Amino acid sequence: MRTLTRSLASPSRAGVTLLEVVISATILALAFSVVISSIETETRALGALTEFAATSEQRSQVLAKIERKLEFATGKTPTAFLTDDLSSLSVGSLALDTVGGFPAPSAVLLARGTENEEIVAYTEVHQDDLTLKTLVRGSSCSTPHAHPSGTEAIWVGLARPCSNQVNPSESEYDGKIRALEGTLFYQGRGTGFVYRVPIDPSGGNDYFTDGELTLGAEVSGTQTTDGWCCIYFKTKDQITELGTGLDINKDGDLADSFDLGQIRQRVWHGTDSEKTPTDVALGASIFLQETCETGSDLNADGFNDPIFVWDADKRRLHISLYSIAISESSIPAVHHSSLTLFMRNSAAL
Ligand SMILES: [Ca+2]
Ligand SMILES: [Ca+2]
Ligand SMILES: [Ca+2]
Repeated sequence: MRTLTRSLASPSRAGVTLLEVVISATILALAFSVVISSIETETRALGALTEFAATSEQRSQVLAKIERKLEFATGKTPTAFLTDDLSSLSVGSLALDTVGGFPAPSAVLLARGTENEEIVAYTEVHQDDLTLKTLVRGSSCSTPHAHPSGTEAIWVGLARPCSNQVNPSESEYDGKIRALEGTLFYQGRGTGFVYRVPIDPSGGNDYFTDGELTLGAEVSGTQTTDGWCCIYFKTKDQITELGTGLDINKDGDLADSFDLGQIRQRVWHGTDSEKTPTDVALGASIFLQETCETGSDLNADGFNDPIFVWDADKRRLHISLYSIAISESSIPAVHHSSLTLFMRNSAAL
């Protein structure tokens, strides 16, 4: 991939056209984008196939939309470190060494894997003083704690492989998924994925600067290197096993609650708050995550079920969608689709 990119971007080929990028990407798609897709349907009732088929179609459509949006994308790993102490009561602002790739409103996971672990929600990101502002402490069922300067802050949507993949201790990981080469231990919640796409800031079709792809996003009709994109799960409602009469996660009880939400795409300007972000739904609110237990096992197979796990080293994005449908005879059923996308990330992340 890099060979192709480099040859397209060589000085003698300055002014690479969109067509060339597309051709390059098509070749890449043939070479790398073998999409491994498994569709596993767990139908509890055979009575209302139309409804179930519609849900299945929705799930496939959402996966197809994600795949299209990420066709030329480069995945990012939004993590940072606190540059100031944060008291357990502070709700004004949180200072970081970088805020690049942190969407707003959203949340960060602080001190992951420690007894001080906390999710802090925020409504604003300020690039000028590198802060997240208007905080909600102890968000998503976590507990407020004090955090010293130097504490790691992970964007709450991110799930990344932990560095130790051989029998990691419990504090080293938040969950494990079944990946192509076997079990993959990850850290984070896995409700989103941040990325950037090739752009030409001059509005033309030269997507390279000094032999490297120029990355960003189109925000308010302008292609900018300050542009960012993410695909994320947004909770719209809650359902309970008691209410549906279904042991949704097959763990033998009817005691669990689930967030019901949709997959959305957000595109925003990292430095200019005047530039209006776009935030669009990629489908209906049919997807499930356990309330307060994001990424929990949803089919009792012993593996976690986060929506996104981003393996930057292997350039693989693991996507897993659980949806629920209520049939005409009011019998609910849970369905699952998963997909692993190979991204064309360059070595420089
Ligand atoms: Ca249950
Ligand atoms: Ca349970
Ligand atoms: Ca599972």
